[in-house]
Amino acid sequence: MSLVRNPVLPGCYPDPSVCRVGQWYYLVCSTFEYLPGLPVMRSRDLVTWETVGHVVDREGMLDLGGIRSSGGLYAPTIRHDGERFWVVCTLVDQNDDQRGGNFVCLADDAAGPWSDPIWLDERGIDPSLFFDDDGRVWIHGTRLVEPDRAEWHDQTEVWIRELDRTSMRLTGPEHLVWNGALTNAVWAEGPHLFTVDGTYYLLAAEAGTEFHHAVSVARADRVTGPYVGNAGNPVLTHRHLGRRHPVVGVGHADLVETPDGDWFAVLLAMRTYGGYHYPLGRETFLVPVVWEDGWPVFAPGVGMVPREVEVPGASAAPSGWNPEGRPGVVAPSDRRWTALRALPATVAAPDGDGWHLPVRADGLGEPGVPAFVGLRQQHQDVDVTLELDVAALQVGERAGLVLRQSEQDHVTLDVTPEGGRLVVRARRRAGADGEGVPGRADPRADALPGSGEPMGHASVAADAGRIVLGMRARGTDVDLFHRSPTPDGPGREHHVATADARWLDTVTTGGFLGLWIGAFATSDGRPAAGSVRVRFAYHPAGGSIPR
Ligand code: 6LW
Repeated sequence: MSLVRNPVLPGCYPDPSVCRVGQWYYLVCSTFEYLPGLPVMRSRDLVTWETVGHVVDREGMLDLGGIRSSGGLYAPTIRHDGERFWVVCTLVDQNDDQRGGNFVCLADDAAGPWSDPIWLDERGIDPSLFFDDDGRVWIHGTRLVEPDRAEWHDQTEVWIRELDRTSMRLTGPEHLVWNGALTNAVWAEGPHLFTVDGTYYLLAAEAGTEFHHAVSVARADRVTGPYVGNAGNPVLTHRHLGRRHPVVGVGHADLVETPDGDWFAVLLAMRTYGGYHYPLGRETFLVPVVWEDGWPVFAPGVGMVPREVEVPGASAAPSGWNPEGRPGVVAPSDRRWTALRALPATVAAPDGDGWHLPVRADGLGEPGVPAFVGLRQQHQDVDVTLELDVAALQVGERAGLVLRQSEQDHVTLDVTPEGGRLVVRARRRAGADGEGVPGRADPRADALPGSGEPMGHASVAADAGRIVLGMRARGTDVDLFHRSPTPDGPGREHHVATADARWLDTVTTGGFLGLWIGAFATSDGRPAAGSVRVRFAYHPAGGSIPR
């Protein structure tokens, strides 16, 4: 028995869904506008997760073009029917209802290849899958009670319908099995069906994926209901603990049974720091579950998400210190790399342990396909450096680091060639118009409307064509610096500005994402000609137990 630290997947890994096949567990989560989409992670112990592939990993498999931040791929479910893996998910396009919708992808091997999406003729979000003992497939999901309304502020309901395995089409009548009226709650979401000892259980999130988030459960004698809620609902929430509790927003749970008959839930929650803020976003936590009187009991004896979980046979490695979470240079082969609305291979090419990044006209401020490759910020305290070879960067182009929440909200630290020197600039873009915050006007940044409000700048000799840009996050303070390495050493560090990560979390900005840290290169709408080589290093601070 090992004590394992939560969250088991730190950083933006929301809406987790899990299944077990033999000795292995498989987990998927939401990835919104980032590609490859829907990472498939594998673990022997529910604690150490390795990304083995992605469901959406081919260009053209799904069209994410133009999808705004926090749209895209929402809340997948993963299951195995004894032969194949199934993932069901929703593509949400805030601009175009026609393009989005629910779909299924199939694979013999969780690592892929996954089939092209098979679209389901049913509205709403958070689809899930259930295979009953007769081999029938039941799709269920959540949608607005009044579908004409465009906003998710009204009541939702959970539907169940059979899927014909041969035609892969929904068939038979629809059954509405749950809405908030059953528990005097709002927004039943993330439903998942299970069967235990002949009884059917419906697990659902309620109250939205923020402070009031909760897990509720209902049961029935037949898969199609009627479902009766647990009198103790919600069976897990942190909302009664208040905003000072270090873990908030607990919900969106999925269940799995170990080979030894123990049960666990994976779910999302947020760790607050710097006040009521959670810049890392919604992370995946592990919670033990036992069955009492025919109901699941979450975190028995504790009643809240434990900071440390006892997991039989788990590796003692602290979470976030996975094989793929090793500190240091993150090579292009690392499966955690993502790009925006396109695959990393579309905008960048591996170049040794770094990326060759051709400049693109698209900037970070619009929902285009910028020259961007990035990784989740998985630790509150982290040092990130980007070593840039800018010899091929042209006048009028800029490249550097971005701390990204969305098109509208991000902080950049970039470099541009000017008058035979390199100018380093830090900017903050906040809100729709890119202005948002009063600040001292800096004439050097004026030429780039929408690129953000200036925070600081420096001018550096350009002779070597190499520069290091860095971000040092300590809690919500993010120092932005540069240095110029020489053959004799790393070069002295020069502070450019300090950003506040609270500007960029969803408490401030709205949306569903945690922070990403990436490299980018743009000509801000002008024809692009140059390129850069970037080498990205990620060092969680604070010893062997990352925050
Ligand atoms: C997810 C849904 C939710 O689909 O957030 O508000 C969505 N709740 O369960 C995106 O993570």
